Amino acid sequence: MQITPRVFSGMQPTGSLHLGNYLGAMVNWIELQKTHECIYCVVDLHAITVWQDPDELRRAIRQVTAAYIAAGLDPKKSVLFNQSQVAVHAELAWVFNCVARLGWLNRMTQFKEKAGKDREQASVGLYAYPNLMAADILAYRATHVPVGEDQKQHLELARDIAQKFNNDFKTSIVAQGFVDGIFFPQPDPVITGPATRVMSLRDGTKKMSKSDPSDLSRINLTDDADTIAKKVQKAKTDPEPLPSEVAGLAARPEADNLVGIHAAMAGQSKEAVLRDYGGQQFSSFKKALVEAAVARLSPIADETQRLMSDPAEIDRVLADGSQRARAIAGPVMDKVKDIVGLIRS
Ligand code: AQP
Repeated sequence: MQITPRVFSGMQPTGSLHLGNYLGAMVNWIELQKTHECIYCVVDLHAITVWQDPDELRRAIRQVTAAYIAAGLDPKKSVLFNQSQVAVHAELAWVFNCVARLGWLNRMTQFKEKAGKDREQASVGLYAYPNLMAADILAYRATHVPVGEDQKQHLELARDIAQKFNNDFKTSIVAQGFVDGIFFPQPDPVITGPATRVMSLRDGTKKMSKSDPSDLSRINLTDDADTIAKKVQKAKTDPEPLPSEVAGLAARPEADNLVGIHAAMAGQSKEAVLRDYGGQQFSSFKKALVEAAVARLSPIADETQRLMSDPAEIDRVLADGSQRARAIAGPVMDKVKDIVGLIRS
């Protein structure tokens, strides 16, 4: 049972995927398929850490799956499945609940943001979310995790959990035949690309997010050309023309965000975008941004819609991926049980 390079990542079916999910993570997922064994998941157990309407959740799981495929994820090449169909995620998360320390979880900024002021009312699942995320990754002994910048802290926690597990059970791990005493690898975050943190179109200091109450704050991967145009036109800007140098974007979060999005959509650097639009008002720049966004996103929206017309086929893809995922995660969980001292038949 060697540790080999393997990629794992996932997204929550908590609404439509948006440009942040796409540029922050998915473009890297698609690229990594060319060079690595990849496992991509719709993390539905994470979604239920906050209330979800059951019918809407079922629809969102299928829609996120369709969006993955429409964006270029190949379910024949990569393993594509939904988390709840592979019981090992929940099983290993329990073991990690017993490895991770309260102090570690208390430092997680995402819990603080999502729980808000009324922490007493947050679910236990929301608090333990990073342990489940560690289990998602380590159930496959994955070595690389392509995510947006906001997930960096959770990734560091997954690395700490892997290390503590290896330390706590060192003797047993060696006795199980892992002579170097390492069972779990420390997964590396892959946070690269032109837009690792896409900001809200309404507030350049806030991350673009599925749960933002304003739909105008984000471009969804399902938006049609008119909706994209409306959202970009309404996007917050400042009264100054665009600067000619990237340094001029420093104290201008909205301008910086829009230039970054344009660069990512058109496959250019921010410098190149400012060479074309520096000194101009936002109006002509926004027109070009709409064109670039529509050219890139409309085919994804159309294909998602086409795939959604056959839910049975999406379910079949997920069933097939889940079977392949279980074949990898099952033996890992068996070994974890042996290492920890749990009897299995
Ligand atoms: N704004 C963003 N910029 C860059 N990357 C982003 N990601 C999310 N938002 C941005 C990346 O997308 C992946 C999947 O995220 P997720 O679905 O697990 O949930 P999230 O990070 O909590 O995303 P949202 O949209 O903010 O969802 P809600 O509102 O439901 O919490 C991750 O790799 C993430 O980094």
